[in-house]
Amino acid sequence: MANYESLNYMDFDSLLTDEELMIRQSVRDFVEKEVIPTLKEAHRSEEFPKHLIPRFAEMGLFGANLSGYGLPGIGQVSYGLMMQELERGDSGVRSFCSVQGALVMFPIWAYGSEKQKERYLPKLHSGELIGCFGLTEPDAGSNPGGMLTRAEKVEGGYKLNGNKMWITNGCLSDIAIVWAKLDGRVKGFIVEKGTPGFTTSTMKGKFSLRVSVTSELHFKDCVIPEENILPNADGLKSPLGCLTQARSGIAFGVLGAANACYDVALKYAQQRTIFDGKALSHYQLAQAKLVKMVQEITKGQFLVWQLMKLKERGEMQPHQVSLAKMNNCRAALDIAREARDMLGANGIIDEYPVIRHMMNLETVNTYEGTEDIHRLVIGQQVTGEAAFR
Ligand code: TGC
Ligand code: FAD
Repeated sequence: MANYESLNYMDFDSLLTDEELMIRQSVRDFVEKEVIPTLKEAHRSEEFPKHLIPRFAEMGLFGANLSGYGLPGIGQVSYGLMMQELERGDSGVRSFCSVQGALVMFPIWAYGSEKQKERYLPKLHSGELIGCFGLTEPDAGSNPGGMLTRAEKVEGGYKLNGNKMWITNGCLSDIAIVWAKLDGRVKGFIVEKGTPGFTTSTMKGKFSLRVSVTSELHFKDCVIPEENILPNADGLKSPLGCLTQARSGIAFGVLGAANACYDVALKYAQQRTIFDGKALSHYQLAQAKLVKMVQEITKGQFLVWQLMKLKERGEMQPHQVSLAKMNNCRAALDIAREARDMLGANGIIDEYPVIRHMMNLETVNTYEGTEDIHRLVIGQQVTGEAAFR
């Protein structure tokens, strides 16, 4: 839609610095001019628009909030705004960038050796290398501690056996961050494309996140060199620490999809005439739906702004991330479903982005911890009782 502005109902923008506003505007312009025009076809054909990868890199979208090793080290609010603008285009596009930064660069940055950091981080930032994050397995999704993938110490390295499923960017990747149990303890490994015993396959037929490549990773007696273990990753808390990074970006990002749906629904309601030639927006039921969208987006904005401020101060806790991820994903999904309804039959066609956002948000509400899992994380923090098992 032309003349797009994100919602500013309670003057949220006044909380943003000039730099944050500038970053938001530059990513917004990029998404408007270069990303959105590719999405209808990418969604129809289930093909990721690979030609955009160098442009994402030029825009500084890979690992922008990490510092050192030539990385920009921008603030967390700026990073969240980047994710928001990307997801205004498509959740799959935001996924591509957030996996690269929060789930591939972050584990190397946080748990890697100096040699690994120097070798991989600059190339991942420049888009010369693309990565994926392999935690989920066919029988271990919400419960990653139940993973079956095993690493065994062999002469000069480690031998991996097992399968990962639902892995974003898997088939596009030059390296995979793979989590496997070594002597019963979760460890992280960097597996390079082309390593004998490592294969990938694309998962087709998704009705959600169709613009994103989702893959299976297979390891059969795959031997990687000693130097490819992440030396400072130890136990389940290491991959979960990466998820904390990614989830905070997602909590901000989904506001982009929600804003896009609200923007379309409002403009549509003002133009669409129904009974007696009056605009849909004249009717109270339609207004109630739009007001609910304004209400939820506005609450979500302040929630993620504060989350990112806690992150900038080094005080952000996983249960706070769970609250923001759970709340904003649910709000965005409900907004997309309501916007779809307001567009009537036009709501189901890809001339408008709403149905695509609605289907995407089903995934976003499931991955990086389902809504139930985040509810249980918060429940555990509030009551002191873990109810997962
Ligand atoms: P639990 O015993 O609670 O914890 C094990 C250890 O981890 C620590 N911990 C965390 N550390 C950092 N960040 C977090 N969010 C953490 N949550 C827990 C915890 O303190 C403990 O440490 P220690 O020192 O005592 O060992 O573990 P559990 O087995 O009971 O599981 C807890 C549960 C269910 C919350 C967790 O496993 C979970 O979050 N499950 C959801 C799995 C999930 O989110 N998977 C996401 C896969 S990646 C993905 O979806 C990418 S989408 C990519 C895209 O954007 O396209
Ligand atoms: P399950 O764990 O089987 O959950 C099924 C249902 O049971 C859910 O409703 C859940 O909330 C509920 N449930 C689970 N545990 C409990 C409980 N204790 N109490 C009550 N209810 C419970 N993973 C990666 O590692 N890397 C990726 O890049 C990645 N990308 C993804 C991309 C897409 C498009 C999708 C769809 C998924 C991706 N995932 C990725 C996997 C994702 O993280 C998992 O799908 C998610 O964690 C849920 O796991 P599951 O699908 O096995 O569901």
